[in-house]
Amino acid sequence: MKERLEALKAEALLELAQVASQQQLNEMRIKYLGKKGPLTEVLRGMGALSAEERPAIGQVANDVRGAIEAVIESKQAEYQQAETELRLRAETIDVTLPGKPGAIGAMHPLGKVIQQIEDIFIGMGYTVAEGPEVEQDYYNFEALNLPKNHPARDMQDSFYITEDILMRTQTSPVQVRTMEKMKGQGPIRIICPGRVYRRDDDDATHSHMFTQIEGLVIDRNIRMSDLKGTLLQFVQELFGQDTKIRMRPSFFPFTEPSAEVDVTCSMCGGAGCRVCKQTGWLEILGSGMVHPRVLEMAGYDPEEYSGFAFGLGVERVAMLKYDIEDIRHFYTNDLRFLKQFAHI
Ligand code: 2NL
Repeated sequence: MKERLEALKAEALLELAQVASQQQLNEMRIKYLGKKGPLTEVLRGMGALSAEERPAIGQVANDVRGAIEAVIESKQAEYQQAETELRLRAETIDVTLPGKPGAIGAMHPLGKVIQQIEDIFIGMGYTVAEGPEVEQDYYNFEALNLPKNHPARDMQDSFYITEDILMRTQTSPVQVRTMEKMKGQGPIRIICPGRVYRRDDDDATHSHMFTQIEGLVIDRNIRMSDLKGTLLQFVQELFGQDTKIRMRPSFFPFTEPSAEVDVTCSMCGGAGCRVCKQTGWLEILGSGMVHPRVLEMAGYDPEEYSGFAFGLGVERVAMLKYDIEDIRHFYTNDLRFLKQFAHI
């Protein structure tokens, strides 16, 4: 029996030495160590041995089993390692390759122009103030010297939500709220950017929603010349140092006196062209000295304080600055339009 076991061992090791694949190795494992294998068969026959013989033969059988197992295990380890190496090679990534560039977004042209204008006024000591787009009738109209039944309220047809609440038609209510907060004391220098809403039919130059920036300065001894100097400084920073301004008398219920402000055409420098309709001038601002009634209602003593205010449409400024022919381009978000402003 001992010889049979030794022969079995020799045969198994010889055959295992010729194994060339994982599959063959699996077959060998079943063939020699499996339940129907020769080793199991020999061990089953041990019952016929005498009690003296049994331990020695048992020892040999275990040694043979151990030797075969050891070879199989070491082969198995070899295959495992080869497989791992193969997988690692297949999964290798070259970390030195240049990356795929991701699509980077850009700011909307209106956002850029708002930021440019904010920067100019911040440079002059102003702060930026914002407020609600859904506003009370009082702040939008009443406090701006536009009492109920005032004809100017029809002029700017508004979106009312209730009798008393509406979509703001201008950003002035933010300024009124700021004046109220100051309780009639101390200077104010703010600009208020934001969306405003009017019941207009949309076309190339009108939109029921657009963006306004208003400015307000209140202090002792503020004069019309402060307004003019401030606006000249502003337009020269926005449109170029050669820009000139012209003020024409106008009317707003919330300012007295009031003035429309024209700038020399940035396209032709004032010579006359398509953009300025051969006049050399472009209208960009409404402005004036804050009406004493407006100061008073907000708590400022008009005998002690005076101020100026102005308002402009951001879309109109952007359209003139970048020669855009249709206001609706700002809201339709066609990437062919937006991409042209990614680098301004
Ligand atoms: C325009 C131009 C303007 C103002 C806005 C204003 C605000 C306060 C007091 C007085 Cl709190 N005025 N804002 C002034 C003049 C013109 O906007 O064309 N608006 C219809």
